[in-house]
Amino acid sequence: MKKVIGGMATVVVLCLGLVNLSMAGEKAHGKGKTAKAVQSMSSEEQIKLALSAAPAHVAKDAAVLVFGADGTLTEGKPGTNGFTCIPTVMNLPDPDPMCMDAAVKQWWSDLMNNAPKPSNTVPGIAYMARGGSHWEKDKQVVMKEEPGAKIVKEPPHWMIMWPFDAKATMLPTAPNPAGMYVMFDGSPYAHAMVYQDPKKMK
Ligand SMILES: [Cu+2]
Repeated sequence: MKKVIGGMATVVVLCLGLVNLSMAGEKAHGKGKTAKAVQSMSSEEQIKLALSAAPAHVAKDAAVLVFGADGTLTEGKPGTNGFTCIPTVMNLPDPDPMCMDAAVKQWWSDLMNNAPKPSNTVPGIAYMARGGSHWEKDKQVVMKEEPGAKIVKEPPHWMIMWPFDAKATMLPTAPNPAGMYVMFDGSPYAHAMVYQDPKKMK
């Protein structure tokens, strides 16, 4: 998902990259209700929600981006460990907060900007300890809402943003009891979903 950390300049670039995340969500999924609900939360509430995506040792020093009333993201809390948390990603329909490292921030920004492929040059790690949701059609995970697609919940998980090829690796392409699969297989935004609760990691 599910970008880069460092100096102030980087943070500004990231914020631009993530501008109108919720608007993109509304367009992609045709539902803006929860996105608006998150936007109307106080900065403190959004920070708390965002940080709940990662284990304590990650959340402690992570930066947080919060939504303004217009749906743009700005820094709500500076960080020092290279991770950035956001209060929600997909809103299908509940907020699904995510904490991501620099490479995933790049990945996510590329996705939000409709870049043909992600530009992170190393695999990125992202935590979604509250779980999330995706669109699924005929038991296949699809990237956007489409006719016949339904919302399927994801349990607490973490991700490796790297274009794994399910055929080459022989990994599964849909959620399964083994707890790991390649999401968005066959697209440049393919990544590994690991059904393991980040809150249980030490
Ligand atoms: Cu995913």
